[in-house]
Amino acid sequence: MANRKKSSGSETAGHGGELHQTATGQDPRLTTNQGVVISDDQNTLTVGPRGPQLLEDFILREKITHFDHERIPERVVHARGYAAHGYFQAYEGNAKLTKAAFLQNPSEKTPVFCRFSTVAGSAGSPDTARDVRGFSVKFYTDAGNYDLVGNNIPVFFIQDAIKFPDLIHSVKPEPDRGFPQAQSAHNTFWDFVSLNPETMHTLMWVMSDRGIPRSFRMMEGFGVHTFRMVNVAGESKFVKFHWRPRCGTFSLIWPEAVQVSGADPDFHRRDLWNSITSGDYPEWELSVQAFSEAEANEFDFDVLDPTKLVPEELVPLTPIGKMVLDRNVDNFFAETEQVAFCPSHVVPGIDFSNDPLLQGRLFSYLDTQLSRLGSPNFHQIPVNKPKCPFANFQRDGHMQMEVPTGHVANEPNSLDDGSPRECPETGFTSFSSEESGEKLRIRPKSFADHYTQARLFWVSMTEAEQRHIVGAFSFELGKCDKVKIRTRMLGHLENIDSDLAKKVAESLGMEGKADAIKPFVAVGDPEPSPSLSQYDKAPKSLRGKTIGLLTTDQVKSSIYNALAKLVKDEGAMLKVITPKAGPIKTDHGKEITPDHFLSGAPSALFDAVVIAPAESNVELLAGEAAAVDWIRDAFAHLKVIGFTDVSKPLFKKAAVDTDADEGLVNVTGSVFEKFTSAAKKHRIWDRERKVRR
Ligand code: HDD
Repeated sequence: MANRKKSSGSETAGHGGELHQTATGQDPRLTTNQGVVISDDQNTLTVGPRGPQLLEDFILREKITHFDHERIPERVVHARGYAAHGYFQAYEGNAKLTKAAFLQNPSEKTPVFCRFSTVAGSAGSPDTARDVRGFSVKFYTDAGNYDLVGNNIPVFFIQDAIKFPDLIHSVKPEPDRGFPQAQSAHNTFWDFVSLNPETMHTLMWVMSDRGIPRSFRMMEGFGVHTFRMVNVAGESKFVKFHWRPRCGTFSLIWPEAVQVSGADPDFHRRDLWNSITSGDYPEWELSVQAFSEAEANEFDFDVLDPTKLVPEELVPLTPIGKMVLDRNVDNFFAETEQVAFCPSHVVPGIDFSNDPLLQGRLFSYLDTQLSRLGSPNFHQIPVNKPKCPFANFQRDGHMQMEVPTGHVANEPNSLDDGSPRECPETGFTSFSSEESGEKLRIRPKSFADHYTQARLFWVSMTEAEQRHIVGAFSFELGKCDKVKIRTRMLGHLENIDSDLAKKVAESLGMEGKADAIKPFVAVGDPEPSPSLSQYDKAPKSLRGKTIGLLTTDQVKSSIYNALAKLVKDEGAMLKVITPKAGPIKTDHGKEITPDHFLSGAPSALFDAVVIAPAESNVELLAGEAAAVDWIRDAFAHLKVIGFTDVSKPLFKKAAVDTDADEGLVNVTGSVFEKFTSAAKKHRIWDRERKVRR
């Protein structure tokens, strides 16, 4: 073990001292990037202790220069993201549908890297903004990398990639003032969407609870476009991809999302990190809707139009495998920031359709990596590198990390028998669809119905979900100060559903003000599709959820132990919140270190709550606004609340009636059965009408 030498000219010693062996047993000595061991990393080289600094100080210059260049451009969209490693495993062979190698062998695990993101906000924006969420998966298959770059919403705003820059410019901070950040609630966004009726279906989804997910682990994912799968015989089917979370799909409610963005801007990433660290690995099932081109021709919408979904009643889901995320990144920048997803990364057995949005994406992603990562060699960055062998004659470029050997860098060649060759048998071949037609710029007539599926979504929602959609449209349009945008939007809502339009108009105080907007084609009157509602199909379970216990020193150990057992049995997590951050003791003397202190953890952070202070501390809590708000908020956020008899004065102060509804459960005596069964319903939706008009 070496002693770090003190810098000879230094009057103060800095932080020199004993060096420790690293856990990996590597040489622990600090060096420059050239491997020169550094003797003093605390003090710059100067002339005399108080004199000028010397330009020759290469240690200072190297360190500062590297620091000055640490940032790369953030992603132009989806800048705020979080990722983890895991694996994908097929349930059984899928040879009839596709020759994709990673979908054939149920005993094989394909490594994956999965990144979730918001779209509009910058890298430092809050996780819980109302937005679409990205859901990107890189499969490191034996036949090359396959990227499924999807969203948590199955449809997209626009039908043609040429409109993407305008869509994104409209939702990003307004160009003159540079705000608002991570929000769609402003003039330029609503102006753009109200001038583009094709956005209506996706708007309905974003204004629904899908726009404010409870966690990444509780989000569905969709490939959005119609893709193709191709089998060995060259036969092809169209497919839509669906990821379904094992925990079920859940969302925040709006006032909660607003509070969480202040209390914990990292809410979603912390949740993912914590669940993986604790061994509760998030899991999704991958399904496809597979249909032939002939079947697609019978649908009353065009499957090449990315603003349309294929209802599950029309084509049911076929589960084909599962993804488990079981390892957090070692380094956020190296992996999460540098990962480069491209929809054009496909493997034999998976192919594209003529969806014009998809076709535009096939160009954009490769292109953006060149400016973001700075080099065509970005595939050599470890997180992007295929795990199967790869070899070709692409050479040189910025930051070439490999040292290619050999005399030739061209093919064909007759000089090097060992150099890579094409392989017609196993190489990627595009599905040979027959294409013909005139060259033109035109939107197909089959893309013209912008309202029927928006209406399908609306009529498929539960009453609570519909209420939230009305609330979101009202909030967002309320933030638009141009009346002409509001009246135009009300006109579109009228075309979707007159009840929806009426409720939003009422809420804005603009009854009867909707513009008359004539749809291009007659709006259909679809039957509800139950699979579109989150809450109709939500599992009645506490798996992956968090229970917050607000308590104090001298908490009854019987309550604490019963609750701890309950959350363990149900696969949930318990968080203890106390007025101060330091450890408390139960009435039996057991020490508990709280997870949060009260003013740092509003009840919005938890799925269900229990209020069980020691009797001697109730008065103390009743004098804390944060404790009173904790209960009031939990009630207003429709949570299930367990309470003890001794905590009743707190409820009185919060003006919350402990007999208000089935969501207020007395757990005195540590009886938690009723609490558990109520909490499994997630929220008390009926309460909403009382607390929010
Ligand atoms: Fe995109 C990033 C998803 C349309 C251009 N997109 C990006 C990411 C996701 C999506 C999840 C983040 C990837 C990551 O985690 O690194 N994008 C979608 C979906 C779309 C879509 C589901 C429609 C169905 N995107 C779309 C269009 C264009 C782009 C039409 C351009 C014509 N998207 C990009 C991009 C980004 C991107 C500019 C920014 C960073 C990146 O690619 O790597 O190229």
